[in-house]
Amino acid sequence: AASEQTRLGIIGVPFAKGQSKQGVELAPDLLRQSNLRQVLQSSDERLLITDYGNLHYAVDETLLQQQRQHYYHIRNYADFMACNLALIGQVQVMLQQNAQFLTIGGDHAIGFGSVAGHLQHTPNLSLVWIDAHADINLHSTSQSGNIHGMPVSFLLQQLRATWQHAALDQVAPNCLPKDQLVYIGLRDIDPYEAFILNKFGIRYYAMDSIDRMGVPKIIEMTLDAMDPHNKIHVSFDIDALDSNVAPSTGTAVRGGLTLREGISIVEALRDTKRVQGMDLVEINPKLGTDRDVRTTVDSALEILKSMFGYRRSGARHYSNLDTGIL
Ligand code: B3U
Ligand code: MN
Ligand code: MN
Repeated sequence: AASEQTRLGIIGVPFAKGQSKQGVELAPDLLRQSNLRQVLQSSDERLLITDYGNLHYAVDETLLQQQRQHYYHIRNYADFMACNLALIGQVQVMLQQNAQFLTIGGDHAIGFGSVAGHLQHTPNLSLVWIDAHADINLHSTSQSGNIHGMPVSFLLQQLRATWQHAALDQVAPNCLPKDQLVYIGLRDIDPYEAFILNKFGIRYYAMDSIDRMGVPKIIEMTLDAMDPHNKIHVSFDIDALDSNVAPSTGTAVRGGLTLREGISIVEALRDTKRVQGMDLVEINPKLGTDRDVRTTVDSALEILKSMFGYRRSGARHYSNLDTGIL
C-alpha cells in the first residue's frame, strides 16, 4: 500500500575542493554504477527512491570577495560556500518531497550544507558524525587549509561567530547546539581540535572508547546524550572504517572501525526510526588499486543497506511472500 512506502531522496555532490586530491568527485556516479539504487531497493521493498542526480552550483562575486578579503588563507572558500548554498536549498526540497534523504559526496566539506539544509527544515536535530577526524577546525586553526577539516565549525552555535564574515545568519539561520552533536570513531584529532572539543565539552567517542566499552554501550550513551524527540542526521565519513575495508579514501587512518562495527552502529541508529538524513563521503576511486576501490565501494554499500532497510537478523518487511508454499 502507498501509505506503507518510505520516500528516500538521493543527491550526488561531486565536490572535491575541500581537500587537495582529485577523485572524490567520481564517487556519486560510481556508486550509481555499482547498483546503489537496486541494492537499497532490495533491502527494503517499501522504499520509494528518487535520485535527484548531481548538484550543480555557481560561484558569485560576493563569495569571491569574501574569499579575497577574509578567507584567502584557506583553500576554495568561495566554491565551498557556493556548493553548500546550493545543497542547503536542495536538501530542503528533498525533505519537502521525501521522508528521508541521502547525500553522497564528494569530500566532507559538503557536510556543512547537508546538515545545515536539514536544520532549516527540521530545527530540532541531533547529529552523529562518524569519522576518523573531528572536522572541527576554524579558519584560524587549520594546519592544512583544507575546508573538509572544518565543516562542523560552521554548524555549531558555539563556533559560528568565528566565521563572522560568512554571513551564516542568512546562509543557515538554524544551527546546532553543541550538546546535540556526538562523534564516533575519532583517531586523528589535531591539537587545536582537541582543545576545542574539551573547551566546549563536546561528546566524542574515539576508538579507544570503542575498545573499552564496545559499540552497544557507545550507542546507548550517544542516544542518551541527544534529545529523544529530535530527528537525527548521520554524517558518515568512509575513513571512519579501518583502511583494510575502506582503503580508497584521501586520508586513510589505520586502527578504525571494522565493517561489522560500522554496520552495527548504523543498524542501531536506524532502529531509533529517527534518522532523517545521512551523508556518505570521502570515497576516492582514484586512490589504490581496482580491488581497493571495489572493497571500499562494497563496504559503503553495506553501510547504506543497513541504514535504509537490510537487517542481518532477517527482520525485514515482506508483503508478498505468503503465497501458499507453507
Ligand atoms: N585535521 C586535518 C586532517 C583531516 C581532516 N579531515 C580529514 N583529514 N579527512 C585537517 O586538515 O584539518
Ligand atoms: Mn570527515
Ligand atoms: Mn575523515
